[in-house]
Amino acid sequence: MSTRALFITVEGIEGTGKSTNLRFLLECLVARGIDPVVTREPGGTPIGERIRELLLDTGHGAMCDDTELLLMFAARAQHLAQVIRPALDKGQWVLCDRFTDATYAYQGGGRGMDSGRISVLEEWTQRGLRPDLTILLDVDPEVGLARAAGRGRAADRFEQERLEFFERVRARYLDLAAAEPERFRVVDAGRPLPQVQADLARIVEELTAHG
Ligand code: Z5A
Repeated sequence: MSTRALFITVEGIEGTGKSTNLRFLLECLVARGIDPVVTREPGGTPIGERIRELLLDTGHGAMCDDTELLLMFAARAQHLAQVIRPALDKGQWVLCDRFTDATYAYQGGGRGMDSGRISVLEEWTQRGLRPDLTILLDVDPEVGLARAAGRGRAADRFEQERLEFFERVRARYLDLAAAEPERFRVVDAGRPLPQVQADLARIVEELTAHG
């Protein structure tokens, strides 16, 4: 069992099953005696959730890329200060739905923003704090978008993007995972849920057995 609290993030494109599998990961951790803080980005704090509303609102379709990027990091700064660092400091694990890899994938890959600018903001905001483990739920964007559409709710500002946008996001996620194989675990989320969750259960088992 790990002697220190771990910071775990879950990433992936639209409809990959993050919310579904985050709940499953929580159950696996709790079954092993770990009671993590479960949180999300953008959001996770009252201020962050207000910023999230701004970011997802389709009425703000004309938001410029710099504003979008800076709002992601504004929400993240608050999240780190108010939730993530305090939890880790007191020895509590953190399970987070998206973090800075999403910024590299969506703003970097999807929007085509310079990753050098993103890494300046990453260093400024996080001061070296990075996830210990990132689970990338990888799925073909056509499958992910079809699943998301099946939920029947109105599309937000990101969900309105075209297939090519999500193809770029997915490609950047896979590049990030290839560059840091020790931090990332890539799970094929295109398979039936029981198979995906069998892999996730194995990851939690390894993590809690040898951490
Ligand atoms: N964003 C950004 O641009 N930059 C950043 O730095 C950050 C975020 C942090 C909001 O994120 C947006 O913010 C996001 C990127 C951007 N926009 N997009 N796209 P979000 O995480 O809240 O939004 P989301 O990606 O749309 O998450 P979601 O709506 O919660 O989707 P999900 O969690 O991946 O999927 P789900 O709801 O768990 O599953 C979708 C459906 O598929 C559902 O009916 C499930 O039952 C079903 N499902 C799940 N897995 C399976 C399998 N294996 N087989 C069959 N069906 C399945």
